[in-house]
Amino acid sequence: VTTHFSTWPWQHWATERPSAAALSFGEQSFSWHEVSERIEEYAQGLIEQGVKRDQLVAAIAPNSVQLVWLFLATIRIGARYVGLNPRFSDVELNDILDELKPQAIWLPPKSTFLPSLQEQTPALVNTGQILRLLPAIQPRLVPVTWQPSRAVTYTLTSGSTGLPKAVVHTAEQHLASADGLLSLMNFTADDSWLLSLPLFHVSGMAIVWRWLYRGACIVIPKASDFSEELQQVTHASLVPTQLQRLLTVTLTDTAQHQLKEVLLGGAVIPPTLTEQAELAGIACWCGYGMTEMASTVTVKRADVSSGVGHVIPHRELLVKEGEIFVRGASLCLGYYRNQMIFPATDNAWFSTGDLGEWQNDELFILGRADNMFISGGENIQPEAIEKVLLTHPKIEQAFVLPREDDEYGQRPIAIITTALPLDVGLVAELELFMAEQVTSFKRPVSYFTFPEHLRGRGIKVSRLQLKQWLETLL
Ligand code: 4YB
Repeated sequence: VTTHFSTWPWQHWATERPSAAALSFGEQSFSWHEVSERIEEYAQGLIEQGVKRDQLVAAIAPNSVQLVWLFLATIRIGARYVGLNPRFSDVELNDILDELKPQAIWLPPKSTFLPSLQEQTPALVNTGQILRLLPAIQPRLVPVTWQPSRAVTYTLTSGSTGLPKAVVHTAEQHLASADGLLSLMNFTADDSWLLSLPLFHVSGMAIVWRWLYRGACIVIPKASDFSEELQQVTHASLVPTQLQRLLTVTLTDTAQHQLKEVLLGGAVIPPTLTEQAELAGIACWCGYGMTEMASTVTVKRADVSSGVGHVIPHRELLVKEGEIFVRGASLCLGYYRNQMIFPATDNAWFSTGDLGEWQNDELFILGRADNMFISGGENIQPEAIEKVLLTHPKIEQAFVLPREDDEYGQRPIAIITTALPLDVGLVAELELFMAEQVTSFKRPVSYFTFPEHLRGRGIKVSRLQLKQWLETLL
């Protein structure tokens, strides 16, 4: 993929459209000229504090306008950026930092986190510098030119066990991701995309690259309910639970928003949800993607089917023996581990661990291979049962997990979010409903109310944490 940039994207737009609106944050707004100046100031601040090209800057912060400056300034000086979820515990954060060994850590003013890097081996004594960046006053030359094939970001992605993996991408790979998706969605230079997902997750990272690619406007939300910002933006990326919440609390009539298109992804997208959103005047795009591919790989305009559409330009997808494999220009350089980058694949095709099938030229996700379990000799794919549960009008969210059973080995149990309390009457109703829909070994043997404290530490509910919670109950 060749991009139309011969310099840093923000400098490109600062030359092409200097006074066009580029970024807004509450009352503040910045033109491309101002964005470009801000990034230079932050870049000088980084250099004055000793950050050098090829070094790693770790930010442990929620989204903010400062975080966007820091991110772009980091890549501007030829360094690399990694975002960590600020809601991780200090122990988890220190474990990740211990592996990544960043040369600089950026914390927002309110953070109480104390990195324990000083306690490590002597060779690393000086790596624990905490930066609370202030823009430098004296302009100074920042000597790195635009090189789209340099590694710029490490994006953390958690597997089912162990430390999250740090997925390495170049600017070119992020821009290839943006280019393909925006050849389908209608995101023009006059549009604005809400930074509605965290920059430490690939879904938030991808918003920034689409903005840079298009030279449009990005809106940084002030609060997490987005109610004010939705009045100004034309685009947003949402996980299904965010859309669900918006439809119930904020988007009750079309007059309250300017949204033209939303991109959904990250988890199963129930067609009943997109139907509701379309009725509220929002065009929904259903996506399927993953960190290693710099976000979306397949997409479609929402319709009645629960499929995830077709392969986006610059990506290729193969279903082999039921498993989904992907490759293309947005595929990462590899994983960063032990100060090295290891390839994410051994034969160019990345094995997603997702199970899928084609139906009438459309991809359907059947679940993750590692979620499968066996009950009385029968394979059970929890996502298949979740899908049925989600068609029940009183169920908003559903997870199926195995529970140990003397006779069957394992049996499915359901953990659900319902609008009304989960009482005996509702359980009886659900049991009857499931009896009509699925064979007996796939019917949940018990129902639990979803524990709210396990919602939203990241953008997804962790099945591992749900399993641990369940163990404390049984
Ligand atoms: C799915 C799934 C689906 C992923 N059905 N399982 O910009 C975007 O594409 C975007 C917009 C809105 C919300 C999220 C996104 C994303 O990037 C999501 C990418 C993501 O979730 N990456 S991940 O590395 O954290 O997880 C990838 C895994 O998530 C996949 O391997 C699937 O298992 C699952 N997944 N989309 C069902 N539509």
